[in-house]
Amino acid sequence: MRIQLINPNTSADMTHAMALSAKSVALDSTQIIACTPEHGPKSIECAFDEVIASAALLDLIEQGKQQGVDAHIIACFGDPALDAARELADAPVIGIAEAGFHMASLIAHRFGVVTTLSRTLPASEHLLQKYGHKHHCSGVRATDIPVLALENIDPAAYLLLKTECLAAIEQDGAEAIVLGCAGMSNLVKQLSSELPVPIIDGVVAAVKLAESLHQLGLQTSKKGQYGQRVSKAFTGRYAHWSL
Ligand code: 5HY
Repeated sequence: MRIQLINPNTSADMTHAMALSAKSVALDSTQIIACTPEHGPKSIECAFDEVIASAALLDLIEQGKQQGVDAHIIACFGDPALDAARELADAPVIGIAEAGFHMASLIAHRFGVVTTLSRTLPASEHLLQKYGHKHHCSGVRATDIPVLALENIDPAAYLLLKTECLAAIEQDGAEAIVLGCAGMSNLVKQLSSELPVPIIDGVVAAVKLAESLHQLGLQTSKKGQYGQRVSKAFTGRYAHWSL
């Protein structure tokens, strides 16, 4: 099986770190094809970043489709352009927030989400509502650690992250924690060993869900919402999308 792991921001170091996490759980027979867009924001931390990143992300989905990959993963916690990617792809497309929420809801009555900047809290809450997981969530907490500061996290920032996880458990009643950034993927082992509840990284959750769907022969439904996009001419820099 071939899984296209897309980091929608342009930080190649972050792509490398998440690819290592993905490979650490993938079956021997699964190939992880990690990719980084050429154009776009270095990190995705607000709605503007998401919209700009989405165009290059969709180009990568098309590239993966041409290569015949068996699944695509959108490895950014806002699950940018997930619905659009599903219109484009035949193979399953999995967002890491969605994957994390689903996995957490299978092993805990209520899970907490611990993320990066406070300004992304409403975005996480919208996703919980959209995916129908709001009633499984004990609360979303921010650390105010910028995404790129996670790459080589300093001890003070790590302590902040761990402290918010503990507050989610002790004050909010979280029985599991979903980490709210792909850049936290390399911290899951240490956090798991230091905290009393399961810690879920959406990147590895998405890899295992993708493998399951593939093994079951399940693809994106092309009837209804995720059917082929509406054919029309596109102009200018988007002319290549004409259908
Ligand atoms: C992510 N941003 O997973 C999100 C997390 C966030 O560049 N990769 C990013 O902070 O919203």
